Amino acid sequence: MTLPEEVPCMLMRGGTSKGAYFLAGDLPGDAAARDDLLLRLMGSPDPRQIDGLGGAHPLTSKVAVVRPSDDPDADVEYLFLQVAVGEAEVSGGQNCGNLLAGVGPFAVERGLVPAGGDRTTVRIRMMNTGDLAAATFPTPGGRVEYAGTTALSGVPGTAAPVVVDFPPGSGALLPTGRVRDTVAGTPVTCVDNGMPTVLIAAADLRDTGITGYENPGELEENTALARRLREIRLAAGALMGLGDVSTATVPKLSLLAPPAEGGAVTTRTFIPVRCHTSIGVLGAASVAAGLLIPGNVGERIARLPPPGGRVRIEHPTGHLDVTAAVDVGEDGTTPVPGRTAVVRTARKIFDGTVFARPAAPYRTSAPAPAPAPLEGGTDDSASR
Ligand code: NQM
Repeated sequence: MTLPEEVPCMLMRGGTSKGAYFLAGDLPGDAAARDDLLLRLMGSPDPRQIDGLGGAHPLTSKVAVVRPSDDPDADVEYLFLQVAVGEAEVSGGQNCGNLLAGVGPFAVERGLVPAGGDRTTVRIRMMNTGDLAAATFPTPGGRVEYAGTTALSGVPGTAAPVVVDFPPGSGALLPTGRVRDTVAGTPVTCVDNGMPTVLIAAADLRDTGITGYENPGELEENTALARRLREIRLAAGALMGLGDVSTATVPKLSLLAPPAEGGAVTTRTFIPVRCHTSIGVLGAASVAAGLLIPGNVGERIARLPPPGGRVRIEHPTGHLDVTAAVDVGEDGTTPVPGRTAVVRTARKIFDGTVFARPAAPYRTSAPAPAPAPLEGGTDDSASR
């Protein structure tokens, strides 16, 4: 008998996403072996992920790998891995600011970082980008407190706040070197404040029949829009120096429309094929930074707060407030990221052992052709 591979795992909600958190030491060191194991733990490439932990949507098919750090500026390292749904692919090509919200609590739960009194700050090196973040959350009595009164749009109920701070960076905010480009006949602003993102005025896509206020399901059904967004993404990805992005998870595409609920802007964000039910943290940080750069495509759409105010990014299930600033680089002209901060919440859902599907053979759960009815048989698939 072959015993299933078993791995210690914590399932957590991080912001508006959900993922499996692992200690790096509990996974194979070899990246190909690790990814093969993760596919089998999460249930991919089955589109329903019926035989694994994944929730059959990119926002619930995520993995955080955490280890202690030797870096004097960081307590832990966090590698984000997106496990594709419907494809046998694991990608470290993007970061995730939502799962980031769970990394500090996970590090304390696993004893990588001691709780530091009523509140603990964990300094995190984000390995996908090399950037730093600091997460501060309540730890009364030396234990992570998940209960609290902070509400996040897109998450039921309330929970304890996790304040996530990104220090100012020196990398270019505008990967093409310009505040506006025209790709596939559409004006865009390509911006990267932690997540490569293409800003597009929804009004410039009105020939696809959209306004920018539709819900994600309606937008995903619009095939003319999907075609147009793919053209824009492929061309913008190349211009942003990302190469051929036909199978990549970046750049994200954020459609902008005037705010509907008193915020700065309405967004509908493609990640990059499915439409986000809210917006990613670093996606929102990138939208906010892009809107702060004079000449961006959202200039006549957004209503920005006074300098230093929080930029409220409206999305399909509410809003996400981002403290964002844009500074000028050493050359005196290039826009660079100022301090960025968001408030998230996270919750431990389970802590235990996850068992992997055997390595082979793999068969999808997609409905098989209906079998011929069995005379007096008990196969209930034949009777439904
Ligand atoms: O932008 C989804 C999410 C994300 C990413 C995605 C994220 C971020 O909401 O920081 O959090 O854009 O693929 O989890």
